[in-house]
Amino acid sequence: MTGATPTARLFFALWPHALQVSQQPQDRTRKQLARLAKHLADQYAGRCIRPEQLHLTLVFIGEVDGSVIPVLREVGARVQCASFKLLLDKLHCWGKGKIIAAGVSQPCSELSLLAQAVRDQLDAAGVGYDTIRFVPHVTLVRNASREPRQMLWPELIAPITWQATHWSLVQSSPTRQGSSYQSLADWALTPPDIHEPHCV
Ligand code: 2AM
Repeated sequence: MTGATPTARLFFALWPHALQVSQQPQDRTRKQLARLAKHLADQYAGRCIRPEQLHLTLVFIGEVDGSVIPVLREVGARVQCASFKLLLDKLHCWGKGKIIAAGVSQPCSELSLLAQAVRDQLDAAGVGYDTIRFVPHVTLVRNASREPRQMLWPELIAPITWQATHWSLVQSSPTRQGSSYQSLADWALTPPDIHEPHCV
């Protein structure tokens, strides 16, 4: 045995259901996304993401030494952003049609500010992350074996409303059934009435 420190695969995300508190609107969002995922998985013969796993990644950190986790908790605590309403009204199709995700047709400035605020605090803390362009999405289906034909692809969908009130630091662990996700820390987004105009 070596004395190597265990590593963890980590990311920051919005989760559309209660992590530590009961929140009915988010539960409705999760059910709507889960229904859409099931429908698309049936239609395109893919693997449906389980309802409790549906999420929107804000920043992907990747595999890091476990000692980074306390630093990431501090990073999260320093981010102060307002809660917001997100409208998921579009479908993305990536990886030669194998991945289907719900996304946004109109940019959501509060969501972009939140993702950028997390990146800024990570930069300040000297923690690396995936700097790929932020494209807000919730992956619904993986390994679709029937490729959606572009001409028939229903890009716009009936909007699913997501009232984002919390965000989380999440650990991803591999299991036989795919990835399992565990929240390591949750932070509240500030209700609009007591919020200063912009994220700091
Ligand atoms: P995805 O839904 O588009 O696959 C955990 O892996 C989460 O981090 C997933 O939601 C995944 O997004 C996201 N993610 C972002 N960048 C990633 C990367 N470079 N590798 C793996 N997952 C990434």
